[in-house]
Amino acid sequence: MKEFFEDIKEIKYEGPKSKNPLAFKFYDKDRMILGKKMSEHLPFAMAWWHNLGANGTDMFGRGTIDKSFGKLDPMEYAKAKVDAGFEFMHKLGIEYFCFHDVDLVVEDKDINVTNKRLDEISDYIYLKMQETGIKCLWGTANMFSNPRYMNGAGSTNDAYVYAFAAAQIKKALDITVKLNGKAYVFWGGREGYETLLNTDVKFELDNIARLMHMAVDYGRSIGFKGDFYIEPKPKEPMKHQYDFDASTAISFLKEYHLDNDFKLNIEANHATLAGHTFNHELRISAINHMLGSIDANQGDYLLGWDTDEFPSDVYEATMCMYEVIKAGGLTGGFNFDAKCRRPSNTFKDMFEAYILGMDTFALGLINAEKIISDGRIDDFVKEKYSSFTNTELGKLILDDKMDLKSLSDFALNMKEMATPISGKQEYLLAIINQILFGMKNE
Ligand code: XLS
Ligand code: NI
Ligand code: NI
Repeated sequence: MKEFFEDIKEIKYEGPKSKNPLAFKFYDKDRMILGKKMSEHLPFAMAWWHNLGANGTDMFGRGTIDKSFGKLDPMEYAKAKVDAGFEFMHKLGIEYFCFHDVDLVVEDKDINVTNKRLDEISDYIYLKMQETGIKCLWGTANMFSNPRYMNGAGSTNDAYVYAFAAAQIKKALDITVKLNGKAYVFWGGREGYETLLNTDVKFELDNIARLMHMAVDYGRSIGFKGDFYIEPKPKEPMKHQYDFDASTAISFLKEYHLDNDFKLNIEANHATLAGHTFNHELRISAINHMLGSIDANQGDYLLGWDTDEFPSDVYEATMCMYEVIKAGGLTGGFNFDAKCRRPSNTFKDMFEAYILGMDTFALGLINAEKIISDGRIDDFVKEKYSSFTNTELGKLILDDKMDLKSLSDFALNMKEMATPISGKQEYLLAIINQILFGMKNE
């Protein structure tokens, strides 16, 4: 079969000293870390939309790279994308992919035509998966691009639009199940509002939950055993998006009794748009048993939108991997919801971008393991709460043996308390620097 990236061979691990741009410096898939292979800690996934679709078009200009793969006919184009995608994943050793329905085929005006195309292309993908062992991480329906969703999908004011959203979800679920996807994602692209003057928030939230319940019932009825995910994002495209951040999404899921079927897909760039750190969102998800999967990318702190850059910030990747390891790993994976910058307009740039992202997370993993085995951070946190765990009073509180009056009596008896213990932030940050930069990453 014709290769789309014929100048590029399989990408190998060559180690930190290699100067070969088309080699991994840190991602060494079989290297054992904390009893697991690197590839098991880091189930990487390719995002169909960015990698095979995004051509550099922005608000101010046309595309800078041709991703038509030489085809005009819709089905030939869809198949060429599949071939290119599988060649790309194989050459990088990426085991998973993620997709929206409309990433796989061009949408027709008639949804029945689109669905036929989806049946055909998913058969084709299924065969490719058998041949290569590459798997589906998650599928989703794009319910934000088509103008019919201008007032939302689950949150629309229009019952007919709501029916179309249901139709798209049903089909996307059918395909996700056919391709044995681990999960199904809801990212609420248009589920939000611009002004309360035209919006009934309670009505919209009830309807989003209703649609999600229908999706769960249908998914389970066709044998879908995986998780459903909400991918929180605070804004863009809508000014107010309902799934603002992890805490908001979790309370929505609990309020509507969806928490047994749903977890969260946390995207780094969405966390920072919400005014949080990436690791904050991971921690909040993990302590609520809702850390499902990660959209691995990064934003730009100078820009207020979802720039979807490939992750290069090792510090942030380290903090992410620290949270992931502490949470016992992901049931999902690391989907590079990221695209090359517009002037990086060659196929080689796409490979280099993935190498950057994979090496960044490999470094994050290596560093996180060092932080954990070093133990000073854990020891400090343990010590910080020791007045609860190591004193008579603390134990009484934790055992729920105290009430407000008995605690008050205790305090009045003490009269005055000793100086509180230091939070030692500077000491802890210095430890991280020492681990990141003072010890070899080999
Ligand atoms: C957009 C989202 C989107 C989801 C899938 O900001 O990140 O790409 O991951 O619909
Ligand atoms: Ni995303
Ligand atoms: Ni995003």
